[in-house]
Amino acid sequence: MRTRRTAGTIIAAVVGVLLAGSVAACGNSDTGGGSADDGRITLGFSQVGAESGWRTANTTSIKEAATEAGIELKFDDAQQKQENQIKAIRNFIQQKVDVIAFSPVVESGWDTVLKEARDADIPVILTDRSVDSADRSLYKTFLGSDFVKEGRLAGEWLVEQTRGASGPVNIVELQGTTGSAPANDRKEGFAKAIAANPNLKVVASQSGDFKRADGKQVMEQFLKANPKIDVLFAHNDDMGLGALEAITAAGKVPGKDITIITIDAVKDGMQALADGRFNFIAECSPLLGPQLMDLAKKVHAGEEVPARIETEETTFTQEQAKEALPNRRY
Ligand code: GYE
Repeated sequence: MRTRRTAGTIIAAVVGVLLAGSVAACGNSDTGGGSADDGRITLGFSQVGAESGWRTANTTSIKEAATEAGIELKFDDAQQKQENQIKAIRNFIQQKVDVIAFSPVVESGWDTVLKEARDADIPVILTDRSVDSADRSLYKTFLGSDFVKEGRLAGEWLVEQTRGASGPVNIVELQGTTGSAPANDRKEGFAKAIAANPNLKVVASQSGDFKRADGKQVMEQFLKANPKIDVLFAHNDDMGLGALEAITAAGKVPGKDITIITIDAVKDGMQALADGRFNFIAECSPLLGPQLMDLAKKVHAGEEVPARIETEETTFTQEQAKEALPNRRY
């Protein structure tokens, strides 16, 4: 058994080397300079960090999709710091990668480094989050969600739920990372939607940096400062999950005494929704890997790609979460 397996492994290895050789040969003649020596496309990807369940699922999706697509991935984790992302992008430029993709932690301050990539003739793809650069020639496309819409869907659900309310409905808001596109846009979409009901009022709004621990801590402050909180709107599941602990510790029942609305729909969030501790989630899909690899191949080949590619998403009530949970991949 052992001998046979060894022989099989050797044959597989030889075939593998031969195959790799032929792929490299045709890859080199097809793509010219800039590619990895074996002809594969090299993609430099600068990730925001590992702040949430969403981010972890996004990283897994990107790594798996790169392997599947035969793309050589240079992955950098910026630990939620813009300066680290800028450094990573400059490194990718120096290494002459074929394509650069990144998920910008905040919206502003990218023009200089994006110009450097353009000067080096390296196409850039924005994934998940966008930048506020006026010059659209600085990147090829933006693949990700419509965050304003997510905030609006969260707000519209609340307007529907509180239609009969005669008195004030006090809302506290846990914002995502200050200056990030999802925090800015979700806040805006939600605020616009709840304007339809003058009883709905945001009485406190602060950043919890998209993290569980921060969500808990800020919620504790909210509870201390505001005797009557009816609704929590958290810009992601993780902050909502952290807030659950603060709410329970304050002797209140999450999902009953305080209505909880979040965004993302990662497994832990969906579990809280199915259990009745959350009340509504607007989905934001992290599974961007396969589409990103497809785009990387296209921009590398010089093909035109749409300037904006929007992720498809839905919303979940408690009943819908119960149904969806068994098949949830992340
Ligand atoms: O909602 C949050 C994560 O940019 C869409 O970042 C992403 C957001 C997501 O940390 O959980």
